[in-house]
Amino acid sequence: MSRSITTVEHFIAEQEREHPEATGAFTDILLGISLAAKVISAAVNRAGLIDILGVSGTENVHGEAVQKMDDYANGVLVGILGRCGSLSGMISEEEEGFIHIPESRDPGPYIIAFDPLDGSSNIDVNISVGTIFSVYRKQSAGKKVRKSDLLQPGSAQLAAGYVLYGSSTMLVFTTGAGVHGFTLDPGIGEFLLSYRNMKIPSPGKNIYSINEAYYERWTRGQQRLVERFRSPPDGGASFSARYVGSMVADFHRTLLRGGIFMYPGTRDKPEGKLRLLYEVSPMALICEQAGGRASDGRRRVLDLEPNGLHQRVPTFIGSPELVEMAERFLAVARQSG
Ligand code: P6P
Repeated sequence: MSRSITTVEHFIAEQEREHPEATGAFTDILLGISLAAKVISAAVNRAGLIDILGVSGTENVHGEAVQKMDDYANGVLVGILGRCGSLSGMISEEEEGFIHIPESRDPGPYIIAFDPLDGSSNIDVNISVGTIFSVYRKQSAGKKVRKSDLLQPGSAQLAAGYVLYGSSTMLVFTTGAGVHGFTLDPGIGEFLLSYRNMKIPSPGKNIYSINEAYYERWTRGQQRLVERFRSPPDGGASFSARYVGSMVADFHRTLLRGGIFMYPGTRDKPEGKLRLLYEVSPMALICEQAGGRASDGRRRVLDLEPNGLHQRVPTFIGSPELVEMAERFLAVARQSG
């Protein structure tokens, strides 16, 4: 029986054939992401060998400065995507401002935002880390990239995805036609289709994922919600707690098993920690495309109008019935003051 082996390149070409209006410009970006993911994966998987290979800590055996892994990942993405003729520019978690493409080139019709290596501090303890990306169309006419092009709501995303550098390296993305997962076969250097049309289980596993160390700083509604997960009412299904501390890993588990991942605000930081443009919005599009729900505790994440490139937002994402439950608890608490 012949096994159907589909590479990410074949899959993208397949999708392009199904959308005659596709120009291929978009494909250019996805292939750039795929190449960058392979390069970063190789580096992340060797990170643990840096000491063993006799690196002094600041220079490697070739006398080159050893970059922090997230600076390195950022450089790989900016270098590869910067040559994509279809981009007007990039937004990176690692760079304060917008990254323009070289003046010499005409701006392309798309803008990409990415977190090059989310959770990179986990590399030292061999915990999964990830790259997250989001693609928008440049809305304004002419060559100039305007603020309105950069601060579009998540609902305007054309594509969103992540790369999980874990026990295997996975590329998961949506272009608005379902969520699809590809696993890197390092032996042949190809991302092979491993999950077509991923759907978040609903009801999924009763898993809640949150850093409970912040309990004392949460709002009363947030505390009550987690107390409900910890001690369900008589007859209620019990929950498990799982928290990796690396958003891509926690989200990927939620996508595959169901449950809810939360990074709420606290009394001192009501906006929470996670960034809207290149962390929460892309995960929200993926989650909704997979039948899930993503909220800031009150509003649909994809409806939020960003007010800054690095804006943070409280995050509740996962199986729809659990996100709805979270919104109800928080609403009741707000009403009771
Ligand atoms: P905390 C990693 O630093 C990160 O940005 C996300 O990947 C992760 O979900 C979160 O921070 C963990 O934050 O406060 O629980 O350590």
